[in-house]
Amino acid sequence: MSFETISVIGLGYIGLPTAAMFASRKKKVIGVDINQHAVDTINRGEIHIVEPDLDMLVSAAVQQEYLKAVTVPEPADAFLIAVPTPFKPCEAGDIPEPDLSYIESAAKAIAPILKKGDLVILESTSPVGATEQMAAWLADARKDLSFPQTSGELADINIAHCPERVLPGKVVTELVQNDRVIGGMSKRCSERSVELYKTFVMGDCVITNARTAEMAKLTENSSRDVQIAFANELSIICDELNIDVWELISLANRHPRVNILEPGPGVGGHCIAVDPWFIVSKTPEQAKIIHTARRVNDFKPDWVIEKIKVAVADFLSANPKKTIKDVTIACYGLAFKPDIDDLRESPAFDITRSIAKTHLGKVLAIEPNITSIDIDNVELVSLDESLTRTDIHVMLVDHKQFKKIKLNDAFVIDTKGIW
Ligand code: SAJ
Repeated sequence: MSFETISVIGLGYIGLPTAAMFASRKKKVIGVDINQHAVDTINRGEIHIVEPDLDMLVSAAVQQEYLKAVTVPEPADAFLIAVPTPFKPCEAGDIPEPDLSYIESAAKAIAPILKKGDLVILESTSPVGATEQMAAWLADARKDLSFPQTSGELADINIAHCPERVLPGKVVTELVQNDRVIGGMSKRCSERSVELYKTFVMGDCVITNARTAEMAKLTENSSRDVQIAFANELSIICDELNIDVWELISLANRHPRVNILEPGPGVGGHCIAVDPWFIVSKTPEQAKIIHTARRVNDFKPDWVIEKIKVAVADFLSANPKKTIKDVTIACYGLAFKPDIDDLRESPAFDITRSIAKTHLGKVLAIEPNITSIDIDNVELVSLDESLTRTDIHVMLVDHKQFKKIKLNDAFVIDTKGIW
């Protein structure tokens, strides 16, 4: 049975491009989101997030009536769940626990409209066991249908975990080109999922089970987190030893089997700074390096804040007639990485907010990808304006606009090594 109608639950950074991609292959797609503003925006053929080329894709899909957005799920042949999996609130220093409530709500919202033969795919990055949990919620709500946890290959409903692995900023290309890990709860679940993704995926669709697929996704992001932690630790060591970490890394990377990543102000985004905790919270005794890497990367913004405070003190020593109220600090970049508008879990944003809370002088922010900010005591200004008004320049995100300028000012804190 082919998939005539596909529903994507959660129209965010992953769900919306995925929905648009199916629609671009002339599938009827029903996007579902609880955010009325997002739904209205999409139905006008516009987008509520910044992602290269997505606007054209969505606009064409809506115009040709292959994509519509709604707030309440409607029947479909396949449901892809792409909702957030944040943490539960916890005390500082505790190991954060994943919050599966969005998955639970999505499962409960689609349960009443499921019919025999439907496929349900969990795309959200999830702790090991989440797909089985989702299957249990669905089975609980629909006692008239059979599910793979009890009926295996013969189940009425097929269920799989197929984690998204696309890079923000390159989503449209990577959705098509990347290989997919397909973790079905049975062989049939996997085969049906491959059939669905082959609608637009050019990469390989590699079959495994749901738990391994969950762990594969967490492993990819934890691997990157550990490697960035190594770079961040090197940057702190080099600062202590008065060595240029960027030169050091470029030298070490000339070795054929060494490939050190880049240090920065910390690790942000909703993925790499989050997903390793899903492993640590499940296996705290075993996950030692993964845990330490998280702590190293989470400490880096505090280290940068201390550097800024030292720079302010140095500036005042060099300018004895000035008081702290005369010192203007500019923070270049607020997003969690270059050339995007996403401020979620952004170390640059946190550093700027923290400086603004304590600094008695002016704090400027330069973020070319957004038009307004809501941080007390922070003025969003243009690059040109900040260059003329600033005493202490703090480079936090290597946006393309910032790479074009050269700052030879004595009071520069460059966490990205571009000035
Ligand atoms: N960063 C560094 N140094 C580096 C590379 C990155 O400090 O050398 C920082 C970035 O500035 C940013 C954070 O790490 O704050 C994460 O950025 P990223 O570009 O490494 O990754 P994300 O979070 O945008 O996307 C990741 C990707 N995962 C991997 O590359 C293994 C993407 O493929 C996933 O789909 C995505 O997480 C996700 O949704 O899980």
